[in-house]
Amino acid sequence: MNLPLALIATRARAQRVTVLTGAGVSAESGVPTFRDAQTGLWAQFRPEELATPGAFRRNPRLVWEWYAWRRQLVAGVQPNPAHHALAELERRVPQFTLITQNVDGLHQRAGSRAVVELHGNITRTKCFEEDTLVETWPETSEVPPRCPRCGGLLRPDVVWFEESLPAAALALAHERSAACDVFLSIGTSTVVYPAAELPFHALASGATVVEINPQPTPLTAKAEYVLAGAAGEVLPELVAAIELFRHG
Ligand code: BV8
Repeated sequence: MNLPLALIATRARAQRVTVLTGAGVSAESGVPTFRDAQTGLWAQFRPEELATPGAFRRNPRLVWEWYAWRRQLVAGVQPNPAHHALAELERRVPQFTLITQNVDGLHQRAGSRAVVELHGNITRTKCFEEDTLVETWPETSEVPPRCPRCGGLLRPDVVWFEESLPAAALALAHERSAACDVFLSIGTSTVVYPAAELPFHALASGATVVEINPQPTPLTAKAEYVLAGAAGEVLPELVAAIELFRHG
């Protein structure tokens, strides 16, 4: 076991571990990330073209179909060892908080129970006018479909750019980032705010901040430990190391 892993493992004997995940955690499940050039979801589009309310107003069919494609892609993949390692960590750490920017629901499918979804969930649908969830709607040839209550267009229950994050989720994320012993920032380019603030809040509060990412990010220079590898490989090793140190 390498030294950083051992040191992190001893620190994680602590009671309070907070984790922030991004698209990189789902990459090994086959879900394209946003910014990896060769496979990034944005490769074909720019965020402004798709993930904003304005884009939806301008071209609701394009935006709905992009999300329908992503929903189908996510339904066809499985959680990877990174998701399973985090579900295992939740079972072993007294106060464990998993905050995710991902909208694919793979953490929950891997068994994580208390997941703080900052950007919503692609498997849920809501009315664009009422901003309320819609479970079923009459199937018609119209794309996007319409709200059975008010006839407004339906949209995915995700947070687009220029939309505010769910207040309760963001408040809990800030609270658990500022009150933890170890903060793991995993698989995120750390460029989208306000989520990208969280590791820096943890740093300012004196937590041991660990970044797990094969590429550098704006956090890399400030993190106490950087495990420059794939989450699906590093996390199972980290969980095993923590187990070793927790029971001596
Ligand atoms: C807000 C859900 C207040 C939808 C997403 C100008 C106008 C308006 C707003 C702004 C502005 N300038 C800045 C802003 C704020 C803006 C922002 O931060 N923009 C950025 C681009 C500068 N933020 C917002 O708009 C937020 N709301 O501020 O509200 C407001 C209100 C009104 C008006 C103004 C402001 C809302 C942000 C949420 C947007 N929704 N997703 C959907 O999924 O379609 S963002 C989306 O990208 C993700 O959810 C994620 O959060 C984000 C970043 O992606 P990552 O997860 O980090 O993934 P990425 O591909 O970038 O990186 C992957 C990483 O994994 C890489 O580092 C890679 O190296 C690594 N990796 C790859 N493989 C592996 C790996 N790591 C480990 N293991 C591997 N195997």
